[in-house]
Formats: sequence, C-alpha cells, structure tokens
Amino acid sequence: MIKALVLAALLVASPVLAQAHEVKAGDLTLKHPHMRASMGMSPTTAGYVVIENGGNSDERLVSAACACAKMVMIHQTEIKNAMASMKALDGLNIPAGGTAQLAPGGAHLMIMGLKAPVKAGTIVNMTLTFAKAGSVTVPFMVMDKAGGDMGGMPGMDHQPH
Ligand SMILES: [Cu+2]
Repeated sequence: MIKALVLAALLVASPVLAQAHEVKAGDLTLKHPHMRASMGMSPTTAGYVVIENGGNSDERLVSAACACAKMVMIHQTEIKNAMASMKALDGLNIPAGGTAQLAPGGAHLMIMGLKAPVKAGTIVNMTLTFAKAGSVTVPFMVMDKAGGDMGGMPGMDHQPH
C-alpha cells in the first residue's frame, strides 16, 4: 500500500518536470509555461512562458488571470542604478513572426494574493487573454527554480546575457 502511494507520487511529479510542454492557440505557440513555487506563506509568485507568433499579424497579450490568486499582472523588471524594480505593463506585444519572452529578469506574470501556496511538481491553470486569439487556458508547471529546463539545458537558470 505504501509502496503504491510512493509510486503514484513519482508518476505525478516526474513526467511533467522531465519535459518542456507547449500549448497551441491559433497562430500562437506557448512554450514551457511555468511558475515558481511560492516561498513559505508568501502570497506572491511569478509565471513565465515563451510566446511565439507564427501568424502574419501582430498579437498582444492583454491580461492574465488565475483561479489560484486574487490578481495577475503583467510586469517588467527594470535595472536602474543597479537597483531592480518592477513596473506594470498594460500588455505585451508579440510581433508577427516574432516571439515574446516572459522570463526571469524581464517581463513576467506577477501572481498576487495566492489563495494557497503553489507547490513544485503541481500544475496550475492560468487564463491568458490575447487581443486576437482571445482567452486561452494554459497549464503552468510549478517548479522550484524558474527557467529550469528551458532550451533543453536542464538546471540552467536563464538570466539575461
Ligand atoms: Cu513582478
């Protein structure tokens, strides 16, 4: 009985972490949506995803929401005078044929007012709303470390180069 439970836990936890996943929505491909596990009782965490626009017209991410939290904002991290700060964006453009990166150190989804801690190895659905594609439900993998397996390089954090 105990053995079966441990096996079940492994089956739930490892396949999701082992491979990057993607979601298609019209001309958009959302690659490796993931969020950082929340720290202790912290009510805030951040979500990241790479959005590719394979279409012929510009697209725009206009908002995001999660049943897991009171509010999700689109944020941009800025470094000014060696100080990191964040400002809210009213949207994020994804040019025709181009890519928008939400990644540590840059644009991200700020998830605020978490109703419960989000734990690594689980999946949390978020709704991303685009100007043209409309609302898309996207499963975000919760990971200990943001950027974990992006670009096929396990364990590397993707800081801006
Ligand atoms: Cu932020």
